[in-house]
Parts: sequence; C-alpha cells; structure tokens
Amino acid sequence: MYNVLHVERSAAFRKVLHGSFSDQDIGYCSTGSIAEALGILDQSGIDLIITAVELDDGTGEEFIKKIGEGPHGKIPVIVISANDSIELRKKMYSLGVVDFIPKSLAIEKLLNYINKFILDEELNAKLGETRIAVLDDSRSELAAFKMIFDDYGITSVDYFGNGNSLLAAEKEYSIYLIDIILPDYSGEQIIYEIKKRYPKSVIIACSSIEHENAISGVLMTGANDFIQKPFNSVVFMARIKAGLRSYLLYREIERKNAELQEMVITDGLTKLYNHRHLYERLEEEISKAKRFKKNLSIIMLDIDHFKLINDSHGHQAGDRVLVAVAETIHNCLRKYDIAGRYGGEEFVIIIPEADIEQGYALAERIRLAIQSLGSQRDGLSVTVSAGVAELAEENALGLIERADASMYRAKQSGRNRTEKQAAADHIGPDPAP
Ligand code: GH3
Ligand code: MG
Ligand code: MG
Repeated sequence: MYNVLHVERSAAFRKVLHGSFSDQDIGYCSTGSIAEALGILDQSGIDLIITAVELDDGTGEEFIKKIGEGPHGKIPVIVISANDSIELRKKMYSLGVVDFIPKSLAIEKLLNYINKFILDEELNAKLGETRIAVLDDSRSELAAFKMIFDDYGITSVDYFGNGNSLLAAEKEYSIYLIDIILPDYSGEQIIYEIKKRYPKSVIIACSSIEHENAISGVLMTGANDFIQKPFNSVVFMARIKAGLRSYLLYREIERKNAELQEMVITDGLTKLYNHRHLYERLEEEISKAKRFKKNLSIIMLDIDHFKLINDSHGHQAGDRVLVAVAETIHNCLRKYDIAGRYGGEEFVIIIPEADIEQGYALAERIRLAIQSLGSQRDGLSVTVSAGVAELAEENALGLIERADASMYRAKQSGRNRTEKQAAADHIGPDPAP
C-alpha cells in the first residue's frame, strides 16, 4: 500500500485529505507537529510527505531541512500552502520539494501525483529487469555509469570498453547507451549496426560533444535520444526511464498487432482459420504443389442434420458442438495440415503432399473421432459426412467444388461416411481461373 504522512495543523483539512485518500486505498496518517512527524517517519514506511508551511512546533521549511539531513531524505515532499507567492514557491523548490500545491487545488493534484508515482514504481520494477548495455571507451565514464545504476539498484547492465566487444557479444539489450566518440568505430557506425540487428531496442547516444551536427547526426542514424555529458544522475535516470517507456510501448504495440493479425485470420467461435484465410492458404498450397509436382488433397466436412441439433437443443448447444468438432479435427491433424471453418457447419482441411488414399484415411479418422465424441458430449449424437478430392489441373475453386461434390454423395448415400474423387477420375473442363 502507498502511505502518506500529512503534517498539518488544521484538523478539518486533515479530515478532508484522509477521506479522499481512504477512497483511493491510500494509507494516511497525520500530525501537526514536526517532532511527532519525525517519529512517524522512523517507525513506518512512508512513501510521500505532505506538509503545510506553518506547523505546531516550527515552520515547514525547518521540517523539510530536518528531513533532508536525516535518514529519510529520499522520501518525496510536497508542500501545500494557502499562500501561493512566487517567493515561497522558489524557496520551497530550492529545498528540494517535488511539488508546491495551492490549498484550493490540493486534493486533485495530490491524487494525480500519487497515481503518477505508482506508475513510476511499476516502471522502476521493470527497470530492474531491463537489460542495458553501456559502451564507453573511458574507464572513469564506465565507472560513473555503474555508480548511478548501482545507486538505483539496477544490476542487469553489461559494460563494454569498445565497439568490437559489444558487437562480438551478439546479445540483444533493451537499452543501449552509446558513447559516440570511440577509438575503433564511429558512434554512428555502432548505432547503425545495432539498429540493423535489433530494431526494437532503444539507443541513447551519450557525449560531451555539443555541436549540433554531431547530435543531429546520431539521432538521424537511429538513436532515440541524446544525453549530454557530464550528466546529472536524476535527469539521466529520467531519460533512461523515458527510453524504457518507449521500449515497452513498442513491445505492447507489437503484441497487439500480432493479436490483431491472429484475429483477422481466425474464426471467432471455433478458433480454426476463417473462410478467407483458408482460401488464401489453399491457393498457396495449390501453387506449391504444382510447382514442386506434389500431391495435394482436401477434405470437405459437413455436420449431419445439424439443424436438428439446433432445433432440439438450442443454438448454444449447437455452438458447443461446432467447437467440439473443430477441436476434434484439430487433434487429428499433422503439423502441415491446415483446417478452417468454411461456412456455418462446414469445414475444409488442406492436406499438403497427400494423395487421395492418404486424404481418405485422414477423413475417416476424423469422421470416427467425431462419431465417438458425440456420445460423450451432452449425450448428443454428432456425425459428419466427408468428401475428399485430390488436386488435378484445376484451381482452388475447382478443387473445392469436387470435394463438395464428394461430400454431397456421402450425404446421398446415407450420411456419416466419406466419399472421394482421385485426380485421375476428374474429367471435364476446369473452371476458368
Ligand atoms: P445436412 O445433414 O444435410 O447437412 O443437414 P443440416 O441440418 O446439417 O444442414 P442445413 O444446411 O439444413 O443446416 C445447417 C444449420 O447450421 C442451419 C444453421 O442455422 C446452422 N448454423 C450455421 N452456423 C451456425 C452457428 O454458428 N451456430 C449454430 N448453432 N448453428 C449454425
Ligand atoms: Mg449439415
Ligand atoms: Mg451445410
């Protein structure tokens, strides 16, 4: 839990803050006195101090100075004051407070601050696991980097003294800190190389060079940011975090894209490929089979009397049957077979390199598996009729039509059976391409 210490004389104002913090599940304790506040800091894990300017036993300024001198100097301090003068603000910021908030705006701004802080904590946790590479030819500079990272508890950092050793390591890092003046490579060469190998990584160029051409040069080569040396450690860490944020955002976008890509080709109910993707894959597989002179067979499969299942058990039971049939089909396939939902209760399976007998054997395996599944689920009996066709000199549409014709024969011959048509048995004109 995030804990706030509020040092304030007015009991009424304390009550107001207490109320809004409890609503947000933020821990709250308060006092009007500096002495008591220092005691609380020693005893409990406080994440944020909020102080007024006038206190029972002294001023806010004295209190802030005491915190700074003591063991809790790293806890952020926010000042709330009814007096909003520039002088007071300046004085408080010079003491190192993170924010100065006029009393009228206090609650909203405080909650904003705390939320930002909680997000920052999440980022900090991720930063601990982020792989960082530092490249600098100066030992003292490397030591300076190490000191800052150690200070922030970031240990997953590798340090390199020259470009060759970094590239030879062939390891991907999320963040690269690259000195742009190096003996063996130019910074631009290194950045170019890293960007080529690991386009998702964030590259931060670091240098004492101030010339605009050098800075714009590295940024144009692909660096995401530039940090001027010598750097202030707080600003430095803020830049590293900004880099990490871009990196994580990029990853998230990539993940979402992959998810969308998957959705575009998948049938929502059965999770098999959808009609469009199935058709595209069939065209691809046909041209491959023709190019390499390989066999190709497909199965068209249709659930028997599916309308009856819907009518007597309801549409949802029908949907469950579709899912179960799809699963069964999926479980019968080899790695290279491709199954999709062709339409309502019709499925197509593409079997690369299979002749008509192999196609027939797979169709029968699936048909029998579905037949035995029917008795297990909802006590429903589910059977399918299958038609197999082997590729002749035709296109995707022609092949599907023949598989469909075989399936129709299976229906005509009493359902729950498989019919086939080999390439050699295919007579008559091919459909126009
Ligand atoms: P046949 O043995 O001749 O194939 O008979 P059938 O009843 O299976 O064939 P028909 O084409 O008459 O009916 C198919 C039914 O499938 C009608 C339609 O409502 C149902 N259906 C299509 N898509 C879905 C779906 O996504 N969910 C459910 N529950 N039913 C569907
Ligand atoms: Mg049917
Ligand atoms: Mg049908």
